Amino acid sequence: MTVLNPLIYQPLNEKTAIKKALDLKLFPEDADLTCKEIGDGNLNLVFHIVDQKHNQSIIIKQALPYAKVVGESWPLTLHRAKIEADALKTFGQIAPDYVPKVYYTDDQLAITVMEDLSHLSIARKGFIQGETFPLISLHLGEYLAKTLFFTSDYGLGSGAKKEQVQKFINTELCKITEDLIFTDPYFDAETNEFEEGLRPAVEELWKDEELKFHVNVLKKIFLTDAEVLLHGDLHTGSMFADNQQTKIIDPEFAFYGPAGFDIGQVFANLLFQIIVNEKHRDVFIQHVETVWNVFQVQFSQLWEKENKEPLANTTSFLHYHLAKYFEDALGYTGCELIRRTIGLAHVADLDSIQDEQTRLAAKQKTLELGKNLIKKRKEIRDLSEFIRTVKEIV
Ligand code: SR1
Ligand code: MG
Repeated sequence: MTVLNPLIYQPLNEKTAIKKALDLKLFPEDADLTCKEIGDGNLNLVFHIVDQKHNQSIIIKQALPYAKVVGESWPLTLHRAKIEADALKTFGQIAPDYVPKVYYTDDQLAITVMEDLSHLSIARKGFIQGETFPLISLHLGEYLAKTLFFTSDYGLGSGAKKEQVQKFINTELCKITEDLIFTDPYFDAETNEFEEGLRPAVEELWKDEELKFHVNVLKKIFLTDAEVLLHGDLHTGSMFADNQQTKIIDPEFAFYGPAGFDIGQVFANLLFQIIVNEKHRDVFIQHVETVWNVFQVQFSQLWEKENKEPLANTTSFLHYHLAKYFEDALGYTGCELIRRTIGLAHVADLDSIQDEQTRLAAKQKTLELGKNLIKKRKEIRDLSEFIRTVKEIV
């Protein structure tokens, strides 16, 4: 476990980040370096360092010992930088096309030096600006199939998988998810944030005992089903994309959990666009379909060809897994929709809608869809029923 050592750990600034890059000989000696802190996430510092002379660039990401989104009153382990670097390396070996290269890590300084992806856009920002990134769902389906299969008991073998479970114990960041996704949105918690116009819908949700039962079940699965190494925060702000490429960043919430959690976060963050983006609604519906179809086909191929458990390699057992992943994914989709609407961490897809009535209507639909997916996830048995449910509400 990385313990904060104030003699070694210092937050970098734009000047000291350049010095670090030079000390590490990441650029030629005659480099002409500029640096900008560009972190706009909830937790970390991100330095973009460019050598104007040789046209090279890197990213240095550094964890702060607290959650930037709240401030120093919310201390947060630096160990997450090691988890993130280890997850980037693991996912990078399994799915190199979709993961930035890691050049250097320092657990004490909580830094990861990695490939600069600034030629791409953060997917969420691109979507809000009208991009659709036509290949992103194919890439996400492939990324999910590979990472969720090759980190499982079936892809790794049970001994190696247990070593990985231990390596990726991520107590503090899992607790954030447990609180912000599965607990706080379902009662009058201080962390919640929502506009007054939503209060009647939120108070109704707080009283919905059936909903809270199902969220408890989903939280229990999250706490106990160590199926695969999850990214753990796979929203469209953790994706860089353009029309050809997709790269998945920021796996600091990585841990062994239920496969449906990553799939559900992908579904939910595409659903925000289905809800708000009338012009491209059909494109985003197709994106959701493609993610699941590509995932299913590629996961099934890996299951048949690469399975390390001889007795597990049957069609019926594969179908059992796909059905569980789908059902869990629908539940986690609903949880993500709800927490991003009324919890601490919102999404710009909804919040950037200027007109109040339009914004409130979009948020109400999001809550409605979230509740339905959570409660009806066992009845929605396939992709077409999922899409029908979405269309009925949106
Ligand atoms: C205090 S962290 C809030 C949220 O930001 C991260 O990206 C995760 O989604 C977390 O729930
Ligand atoms: Mg993040």
